Amino acid sequence: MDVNKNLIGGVWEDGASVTENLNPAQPDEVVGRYARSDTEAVKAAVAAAAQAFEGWANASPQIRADLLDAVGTRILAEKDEIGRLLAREEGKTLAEAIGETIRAGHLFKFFAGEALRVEGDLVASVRAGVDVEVTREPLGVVGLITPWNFPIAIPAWKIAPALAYGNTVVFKPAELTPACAHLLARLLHECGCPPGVFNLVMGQGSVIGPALTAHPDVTAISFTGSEGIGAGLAMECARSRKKLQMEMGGKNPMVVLDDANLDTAVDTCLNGAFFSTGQRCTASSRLIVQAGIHDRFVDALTQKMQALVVGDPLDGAVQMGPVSSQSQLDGNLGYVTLAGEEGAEVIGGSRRDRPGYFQDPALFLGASNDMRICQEEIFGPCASVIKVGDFDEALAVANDTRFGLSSGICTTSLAHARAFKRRSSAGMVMVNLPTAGVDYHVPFGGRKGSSFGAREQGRYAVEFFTSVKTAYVNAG
Ligand code: UN1
Repeated sequence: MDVNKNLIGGVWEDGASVTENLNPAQPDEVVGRYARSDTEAVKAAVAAAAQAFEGWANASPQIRADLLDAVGTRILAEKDEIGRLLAREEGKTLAEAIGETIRAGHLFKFFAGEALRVEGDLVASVRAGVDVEVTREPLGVVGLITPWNFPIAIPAWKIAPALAYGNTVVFKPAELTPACAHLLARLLHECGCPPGVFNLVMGQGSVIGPALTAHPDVTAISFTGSEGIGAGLAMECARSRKKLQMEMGGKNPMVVLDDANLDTAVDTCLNGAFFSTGQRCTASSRLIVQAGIHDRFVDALTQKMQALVVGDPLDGAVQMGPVSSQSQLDGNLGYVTLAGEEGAEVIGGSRRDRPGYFQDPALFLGASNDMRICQEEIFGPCASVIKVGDFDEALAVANDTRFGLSSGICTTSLAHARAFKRRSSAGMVMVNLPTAGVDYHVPFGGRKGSSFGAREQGRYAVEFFTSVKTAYVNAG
């Protein structure tokens, strides 16, 4: 099997060694072989990106728009094959994988348009005869570090705006999912991306991440990943004065009030908690349910959860794929044990007796919000159910977390929906919709420990990927 290489300065380059990308549904199946780089590759990629910056920053925005549009077109045209590759390397179902691929295509097309919409302000100075111009300029070389759970959409929502606004890129994907990352690099290359404008460096996060973050010629880092890695990265970026954007964990609450439509509530929670095998930072992991609907809700959700078809992502009947890796599975099973130890009633959650990292979805009933299972991000198909008396208690429990990415409420009361929307301490609030599964053209991001820096996606992406310049002009 050929080794898929890094892309540095427009040339496909070997890494220091090679890793195998395995299918989590059948870990003896090799999806592909990929370069595993050392820090020399980071240095070469940053040098190439720095050299390409001047040309790309000053290129006509039409050139940038055309490139992104062409990549978006290719992604959409090849969505079925790309989705299959994604499902094989990450483990989400084929339908979810194709959906994610379409999202990536749309992201490239959205930012193709945005490349032509970089606006500024012309303001009258307080001094007569002087004009003040406020314009936006690209940052320089940006480092993009992405996780394994959305191996094409998250890279797309960082790469597309970075390039649209005139930056050059060094992209470091998760080591677990290099296939979609490599494919994106190939599409950019084939669509005529100039050498050095986009560079791919694959390898271990603990080797490549710090080298990229500490490099003096990298101006900004956009990172999606775990809280622990984010904390170290933030220290390094503060030391080396880099602009930083981070999306990290969540412990997202979904409130179900007595006045909710039961079917809507059950379907919303089923999707939010278990789709994509619960491996979304936006997953609903705390179901906060009012006493009057609690038992009916738990019965109906348990039935639907147990009826979920768990199995090979490429099988069209399957609704939930495997967990992404052995270590992730071990972590999930540890939380299932902990749930019992903390006094919750555990339904499901066992490891499936078959090859691959398969686990039954799990509900932890009778949980209280101070339990570790309700405070720590599990990142698997596990959700706690917390019973509450009224709306005020539900809201207080929902906000009682160090995270603040997404939150939701199922209710038919306009007053409760409005109050929740305004008082929830999360960056995104959903009414009668799952906490996960967001649109591609509006801001994405959270508060508190979930996020840091400017929002991603939509028009708001310009805040992170550009720097504002204020120019004073005396015409006289
Ligand atoms: C979604 O819920 O549609 O890593 C996207 C994550 C998030 C993306 C979630 N950054 O799960």
